[in-house]
Amino acid sequence: MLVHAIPTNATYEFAAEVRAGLARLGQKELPSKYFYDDVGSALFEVICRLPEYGLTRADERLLRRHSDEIVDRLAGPVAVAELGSGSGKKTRWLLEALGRRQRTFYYPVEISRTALSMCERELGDIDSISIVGFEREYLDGLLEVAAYRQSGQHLLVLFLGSTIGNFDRPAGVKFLTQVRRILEPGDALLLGTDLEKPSAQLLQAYDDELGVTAAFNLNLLARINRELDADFDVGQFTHVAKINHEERRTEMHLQSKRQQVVSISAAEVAIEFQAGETIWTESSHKYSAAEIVLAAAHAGFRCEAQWIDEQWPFAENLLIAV
Ligand code: AVI
Repeated sequence: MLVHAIPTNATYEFAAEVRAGLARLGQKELPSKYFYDDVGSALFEVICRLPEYGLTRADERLLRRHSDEIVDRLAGPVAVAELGSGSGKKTRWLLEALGRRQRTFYYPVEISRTALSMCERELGDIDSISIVGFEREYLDGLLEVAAYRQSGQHLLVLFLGSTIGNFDRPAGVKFLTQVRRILEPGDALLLGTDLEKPSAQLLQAYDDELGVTAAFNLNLLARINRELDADFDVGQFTHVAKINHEERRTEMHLQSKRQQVVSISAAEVAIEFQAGETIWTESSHKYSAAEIVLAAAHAGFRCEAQWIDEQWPFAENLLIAV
């Protein structure tokens, strides 16, 4: 696989975001995008197989069942860009369906080079599919992919796994609008969205019995220790999952077990935690099917079709740029 890599001052940005999130007054926060270093990505792959976390299996079931129909609804030849491909496992069905129709370029866009390599291992054997990876943030990568477009070719953008749910609702619509601006009329966006479900089911999904999600959350502190020369005592924090009913989302926090001070050398700060104080690390918004159609219209897409899983409420939404 060809990979377009960029030299970045990633550590500097990481330090700046950690400082901004932890030194702020009020609720401390860390961006959830930093979960996904090598350890975090591996833990996330395990989460996807846990009996409590049905989201990924629902996404995969829908793609397995409906890939042919999804491909049939696309106009003409397409190139595929996937934002946040992860291991690429669930994309196989779509690429196989496209490969049966035409030779297709697949452009995974990922900030993790490990995920890009996993993707190549997972999907490199599919006939008629050529993979070119972009080690980029989503929108930067999509802009470059769009520049590769050949005349008469449409783009199919994949944003699966309900990653949109990790944005606040207004930021989610803004992101869809930014994606739409890069696209041309007739291009498609396949958007995976987790739907609302009972609180008890969500709490189990985000606080599993084996503690894998807890390890995934706590790894963020261990990562800060490794990469930013910090001295978090990871054992002095607890994983907490809770439901925010008003915002219709699950939240993950890391709660300090005692009063403590942590120094983060690369960010040039020392942060004080009170006993019981939390760092908010992730929101996972849950949607109604109708709300997706409205948000899509707001962003400049019409909803061509929706497929909903019956075992675990989850929707695959095929949106067409108007
Ligand atoms: C990637 N994202 C959609 C997952 C979610 O459900 O919000 C990440 C995750 N967090 C805890 N478990 C899984």
